[in-house]
Amino acid sequence: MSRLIIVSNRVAVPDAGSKAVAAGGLAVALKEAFTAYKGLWFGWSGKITDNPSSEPVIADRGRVQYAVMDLSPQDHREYYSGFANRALWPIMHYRLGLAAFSRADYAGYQRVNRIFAQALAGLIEPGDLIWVHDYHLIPLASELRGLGVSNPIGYFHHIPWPSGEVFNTLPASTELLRAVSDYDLIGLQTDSDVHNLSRNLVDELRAIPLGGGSLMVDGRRTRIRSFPIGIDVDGFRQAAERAGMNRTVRDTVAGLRTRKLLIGVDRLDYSKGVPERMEAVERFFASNPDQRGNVVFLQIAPKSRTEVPEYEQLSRDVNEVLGNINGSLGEPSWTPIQYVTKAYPRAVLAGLYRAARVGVVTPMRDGMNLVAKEYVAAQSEDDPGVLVLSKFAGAARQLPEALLVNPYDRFEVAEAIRAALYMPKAERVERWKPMFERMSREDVDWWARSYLGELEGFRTVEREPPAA
Ligand code: GDG
Repeated sequence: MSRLIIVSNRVAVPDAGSKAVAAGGLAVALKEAFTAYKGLWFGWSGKITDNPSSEPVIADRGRVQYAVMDLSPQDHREYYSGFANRALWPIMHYRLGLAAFSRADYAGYQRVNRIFAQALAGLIEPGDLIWVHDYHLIPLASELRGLGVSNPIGYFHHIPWPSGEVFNTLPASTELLRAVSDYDLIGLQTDSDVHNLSRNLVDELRAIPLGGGSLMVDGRRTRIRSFPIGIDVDGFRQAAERAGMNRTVRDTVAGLRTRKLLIGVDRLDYSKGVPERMEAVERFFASNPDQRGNVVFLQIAPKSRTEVPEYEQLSRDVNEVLGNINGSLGEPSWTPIQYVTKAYPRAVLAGLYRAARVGVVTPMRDGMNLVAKEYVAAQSEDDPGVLVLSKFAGAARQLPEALLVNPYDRFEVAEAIRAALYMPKAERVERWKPMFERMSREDVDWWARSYLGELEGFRTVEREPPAA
């Protein structure tokens, strides 16, 4: 059986004795892949230590072996908080005004990718497939190739790839374009991401399109294709069906009495449009005064990246918007917006999605957005709720039956909330069914299988030995 090496920024090693793959986004996504392959999962341990070892710590857990490295405080600051999260993240999400570029951060980003490549190269065997995840690790393939690794190396980019007009504002843009084209297969979430990157490679690096998504860049071949990530639809639906028993879900539903629930669930990130969504909800109550007291908006938003200043600022902005809305509209007997920053177990989320008449998923920009899919998966087929979805989320391409909105237009979002609340059952079912069916076909196993099936095709490609 051949081996699949997954590389991702953060790796959660399951407890010893546990044969299960660790819980969490990518781990759930790759569960099936690890039944077809033996696995090695490589990346950052999540720990910051003063003098990290250059050798990874290895742990065997059933079919999957984990190899993790600690980061030094400087590496963490420059590679992770700095270049990845203060330069790449905002630019990839079209937020030029929030980007902070520093040469020291970029040097740290390159250094950590080199350290990772050196540690990983020693673990790679002939016949291994290597699948690298996300924007923290764009230069990894170039580093591995430089060390003589000739295995197929694929990359999946979980976030949007913006147009060249936006991407090229990044001072390191040309180097990063060269680095990404060192992968055999570049997976993106949508066709417009594919268009943006391919077009930019042609314009900036004179890449030659070869058809079928393949391009010749500086004498090397790469292929760029969209593989929209799915979710475990069955697992989520079952969790939602069972969640009625859960205490938090029961108490929430009982507390609503006859009120209708709108729900938002996001990591607290400026790409997710949380304050803008709250303003749209305020607009909804302003134009529908008869609905005050009858509808509650629950926003769950666990904090993330709190060491990055823009996220601290976002948290303050949300508190201010929320305080103003609840203060001006609320009554002793009714709080229009309930806001919690605690993270809830997936089973609780599933139950709350099912209890909500409207899922309000309005990111300003999002690679895919799994919450939109989870909300749809959690609905009951007889009486489903309505998804209000940003047209700037990758998920909008697969969920066109949702009420698609421009998240920058709070009037439009408010009107969609109203339409969702008043939508007759027959229309709710008619919209929900094709979304559920499509998501069931294009679920997370389909995503991993399609990507890996294509990466397998690069096993026989002849590669130049690295320049001496
Ligand atoms: C990146 C891209 C792309 C949220 N709160 C809780 C909780 N969550 C879970 C959700 C969902 C996940 O976190 C968030 O997924 P998203 O897709 O919305 O967003 P990112 O974290 O930004 O992920 C994104 C994704 O990669 C996959 O490719 O879709 O576009 O930005 O699963 O349910 N989970 C639990 N408690 C919470 O309180 N357990």
